[in-house]
Amino acid sequence: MLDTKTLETLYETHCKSGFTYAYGTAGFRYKADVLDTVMFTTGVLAGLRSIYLEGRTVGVMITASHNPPEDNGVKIVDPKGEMLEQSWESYATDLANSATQSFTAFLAYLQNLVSELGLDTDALGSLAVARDSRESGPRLLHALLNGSRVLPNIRITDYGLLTTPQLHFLTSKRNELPNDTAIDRFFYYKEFLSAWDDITALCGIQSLPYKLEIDAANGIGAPRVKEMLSTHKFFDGVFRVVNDDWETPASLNHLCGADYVKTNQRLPYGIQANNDCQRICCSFDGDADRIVFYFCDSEGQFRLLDGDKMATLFAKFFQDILSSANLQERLSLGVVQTAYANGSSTHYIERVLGIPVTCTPTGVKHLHHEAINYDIGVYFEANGHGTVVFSKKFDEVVNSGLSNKHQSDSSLQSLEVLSKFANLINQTVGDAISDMMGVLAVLSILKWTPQKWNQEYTDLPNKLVKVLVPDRTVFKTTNAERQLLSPLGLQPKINALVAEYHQARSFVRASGTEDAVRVYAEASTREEADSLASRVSQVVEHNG
Ligand code: G16
Repeated sequence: MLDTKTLETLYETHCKSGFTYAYGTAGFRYKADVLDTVMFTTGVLAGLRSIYLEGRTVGVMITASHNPPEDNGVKIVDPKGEMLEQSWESYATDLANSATQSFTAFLAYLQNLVSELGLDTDALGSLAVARDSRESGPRLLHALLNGSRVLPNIRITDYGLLTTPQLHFLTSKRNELPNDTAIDRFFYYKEFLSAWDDITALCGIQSLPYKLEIDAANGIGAPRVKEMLSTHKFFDGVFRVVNDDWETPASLNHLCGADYVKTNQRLPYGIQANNDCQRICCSFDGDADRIVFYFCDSEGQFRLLDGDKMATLFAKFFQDILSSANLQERLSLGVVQTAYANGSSTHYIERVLGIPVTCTPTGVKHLHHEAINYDIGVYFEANGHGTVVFSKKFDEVVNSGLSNKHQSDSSLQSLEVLSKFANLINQTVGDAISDMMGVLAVLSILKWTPQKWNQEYTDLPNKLVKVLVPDRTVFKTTNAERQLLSPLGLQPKINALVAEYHQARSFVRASGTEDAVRVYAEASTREEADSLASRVSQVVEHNG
């Protein structure tokens, strides 16, 4: 039974009226000062979710990832480490919005939900919570924990400061492994480093053939990647972390990080241009769930290796290795992208590699959902958010191949590499650290320089612009966000502009994490892409 007196006291402490919340691309994400109410209600909802799932551990991450330091947010992670099931997103939104009305409205909605789902509020539940390095984190965590304490038997593990993908991974492992396994960030390090050791040993890689520079966006990824790599001999003296000032919250994502590098297509603060062909650089975002790579060519020119380049690298690698393991007929391989994928990357995957591509709306939850239809599903957003997922059939087929005594040595080696790769990749969600290791492993195995990787195909020049409008919710899209349904009449105007350029494409969609509308344009030349992006932006401003 809910103790309504305590509930009311806690409600009065944390909840305010006058705001409307929506569960966006990656949970609730707003300016930190309007988040207390939704933190409190998310604490309640996450507890209910765990009860609904018979006490399995549910994760809650407090982060606003790539957003500026004054923002924050929260998202719920389901027991396998995946994003919250979509039907529960509306419960989360409605519960929060009832709390912005009055205690009576909140209590009524909560009681209704509990009875609709047939939940026993006294049942056992378990939450794993963590936060990124933002200044508002401790205050919002307090509101969240008070929300979940409304349900008397929820066991809470507070992991403190973690990267978002670490929390996803630990949540999944807590539900998979026996209760007495110590599951914390050191467990995470051990798992991925031992997969790294297995792969490098199998492939005879004794040292990293690159000088690695990591821009950690002044976020929590900085101490976590240092903690992980500095304990391991292999990485001794071959990596450097810049923008590692995670203890100064105002510097988070400022002039650095994956979003800055991808959007501005330039080096972050702290990484100098040089033409050292052994150097490879990468940028994490604020909570290390995205990564982009880059290097400077022989003229010292910045070259970006974004999510599309990672998708193509992994797709090519797994295609080759499936074929040398003789599994190309038995295991399916596919790539999932969004509308932001560069047209050249899609062309390369479909036409050069001959691998199927699916396009989904923005948001890992959409991509992940499609990727699991393949035995090896590679999904990446162009902004660097993505991973590779392996099916149950993949495990069965690879394991049975490994136990087959009649394999040739080269097939056996490929099967072993495949099996170890599935452990090197954080399959729960995009993970800057695990993706970084995956990419470094592939490049080292293929003996590719960053230049060689970049030469596989040439990106069409493109531009991403943020346009501020009075109300972004009027922008509604269809066809995996590639066409606007509203404001009425805007899409034909975009189409007319696109027709004036060569190899051009442009689309407009409301961001689900920032109060802005995003405009993407690509065309055959830099001038054309810039001009198209700017003209579409003007049309959006006038019509939005
Ligand atoms: C989040 C999502 C990504 C999405 C990005 C931008 O990333 O997890 O899937 O691409 O927001 O989304 P939008 O264009 O809707 O603002 P992150 O790294 O901020 O968590």
